[in-house]
Amino acid sequence: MSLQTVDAPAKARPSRRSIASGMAWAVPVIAVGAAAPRAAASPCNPQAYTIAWDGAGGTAYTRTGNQSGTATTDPDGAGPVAPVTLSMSSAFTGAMQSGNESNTQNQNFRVSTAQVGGLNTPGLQFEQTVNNRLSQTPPQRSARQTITFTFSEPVVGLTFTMTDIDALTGDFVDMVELSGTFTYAHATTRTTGAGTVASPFRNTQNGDVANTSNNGNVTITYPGAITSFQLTYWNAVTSYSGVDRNQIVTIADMAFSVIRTNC
Ligand SMILES: [Ca+2]
Ligand SMILES: [Ca+2]
Ligand SMILES: [Ca+2]
Repeated sequence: MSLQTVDAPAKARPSRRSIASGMAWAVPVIAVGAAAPRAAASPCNPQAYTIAWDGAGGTAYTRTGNQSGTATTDPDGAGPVAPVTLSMSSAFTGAMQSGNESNTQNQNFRVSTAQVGGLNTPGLQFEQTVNNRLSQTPPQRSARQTITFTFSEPVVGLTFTMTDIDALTGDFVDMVELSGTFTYAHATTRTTGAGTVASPFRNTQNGDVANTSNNGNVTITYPGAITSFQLTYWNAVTSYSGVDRNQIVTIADMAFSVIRTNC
């Protein structure tokens, strides 16, 4: 809602004029008239952005560590539209760690080499593993990764698809929660949930969902202006089969707009 705060000064103009007019009925008319020159002075509002992990759309992504990354996107390059930066970092709670227990390359905050979700585009991966002993009880939600996404300025209409929300008995059951006010759409009936603590996004069937499939896809949209949101990711497995407990979910391209008063 901070966007509306940013836009508020423009509304002050008709308010002052309405006071001068002394006629309440004239306010709507003047408000329309005042809005027109502002729009003409800001032909580039709203400005549309895409964060594409393969570098399309003017995106440059840097993995800054096992728990962080930064993406900057500038849709017109040296043109007048200002870049937007997305900073991401994560914190771990309980018996959960970044990466995997397979002695392979840590994929947390790493862009996939393959397509994700059957979308023909790579995704940003979040890879983690429970790390308590296999003889112990699975920690479930008491072990989790919380990723904070922070934009350099308020964005509106942020939308992205999460992929590979799946489950494999004795190994992993992906559970995904998001903060804030958002809407969601499940790509298929394989996934369910509302993306909340009470009802995380999850898969209803047992079986590894391939990168070429949309059976683990959920599209999330934040309609209002936000600068930050959090994604919490945990493993709901109830027993261990003895294999590694690596788990991954990804996010595909992120699209959003920015409304500026100075462009
Ligand atoms: Ca630019
Ligand atoms: Ca999978
Ligand atoms: Ca997965």
